[in-house]
Amino acid sequence: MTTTLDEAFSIDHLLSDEERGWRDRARAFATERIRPVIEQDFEDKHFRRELVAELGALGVLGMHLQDEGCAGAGAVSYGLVCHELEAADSGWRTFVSVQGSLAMSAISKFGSDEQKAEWLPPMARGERIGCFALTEPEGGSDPAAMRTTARRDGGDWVLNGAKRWIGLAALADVAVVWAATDDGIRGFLVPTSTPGFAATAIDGKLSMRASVQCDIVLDEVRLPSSAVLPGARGLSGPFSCLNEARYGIVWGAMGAARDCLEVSIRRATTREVFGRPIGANQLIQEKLANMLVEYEKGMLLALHLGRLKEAGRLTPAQISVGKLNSVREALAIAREARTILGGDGITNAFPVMRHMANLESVRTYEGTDEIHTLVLGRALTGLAAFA
Ligand code: TGC
Repeated sequence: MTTTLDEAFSIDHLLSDEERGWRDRARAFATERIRPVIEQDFEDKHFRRELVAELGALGVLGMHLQDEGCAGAGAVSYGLVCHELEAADSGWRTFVSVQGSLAMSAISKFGSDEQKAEWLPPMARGERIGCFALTEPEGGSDPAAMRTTARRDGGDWVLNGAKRWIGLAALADVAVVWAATDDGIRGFLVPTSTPGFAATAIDGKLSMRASVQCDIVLDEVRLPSSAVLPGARGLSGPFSCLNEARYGIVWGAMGAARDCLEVSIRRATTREVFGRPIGANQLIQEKLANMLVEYEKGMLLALHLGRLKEAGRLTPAQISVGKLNSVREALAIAREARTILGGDGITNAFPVMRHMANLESVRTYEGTDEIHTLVLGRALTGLAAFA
């Protein structure tokens, strides 16, 4: 007897009807709109911009926010959507993370009523794209060392500096830019048409090829005083947005893992070697069983963290546990899937090398494995290894 992951091992019965509805709609979208084109888009380095408005119509952009135009969905519903999108491709989950968890979250948490009214409804509909500019070319792990500055000039702010690895910046309408001021780190809403703002897509990526990451240069970018996010002071502002995006990754990376496991099961039951399906071999069954065990553990952890988040009890250190585990195990599952697929596993007839390459980016952004390890080391010992 063969069985699907959904039938035998799903968390279905632990979800509400509403949560299953979000999951099913996201899965249908991924199946119908992303999967048929993703291998070619990855090959062509093509970000399919027309899907942005469709994701807006689906209601998933900023879906966890309570603001005007946003669905106000629960954390588990949002996680399930991330899971389904990343099962198709990490690039599309990344888009939803950057738009909803980073750019819209920053405006929602720290923006004025006017900023929220101007940006959040069109961003939720996918009519406007946002990006989140924190990381700089000299390194991403220590944002406290940022060199981008904002100085007062009369009633204006003037920004100078550079950012790197900023998702969607070249397509964005607004950038949430974090900069050092005399008063600590502040966030600014920078319309990307502002003179002195330039974003260039980073070329040569062997990962996240259906997505766009950019360099940004800020050269005497002059903004009115109303451009500053009034509610954010210090690094806890951007870090609280990173918490949201890292939470989505806990679910998302397991989506990529699920896709690799499902492909492996199909291959194991249909590919014949030595006159029988390779899945009849104990060595293949052991690989599949180990993949399943880590997938199940990852999903139950994601659900647990989601429930904690909904109860307002999720801590940054718990998010680090989830991000570190999900991405690490998803990568291991992708690598094992490749061995089950044999030589075909390195081709784009199967998604595993694409997932594996994407997950290398996911492993590094939103806090590297090493940073999350050290966050946990500090939580356990009270001693900061990165100080
Ligand atoms: P420290 O400087 O001591 O603390 C600064 C303030 O921040 C607070 N804080 C947090 N608040 C909320 N959530 C968190 N997770 C927080 N972590 C720190 C902290 O309490 C303090 O507050 P206050 O009020 O006392 O000033 O920093 P730290 O020692 O706590 O943290 C050090 C470290 C290494 C953990 C932190 O710098 C870190 O997390 N580094 C990694 C940065 C990172 O994830 N960068 C990724 C940027 S985004 C990205 O990769 C791409 S965006 C997606 C795209 O565009 O495609």
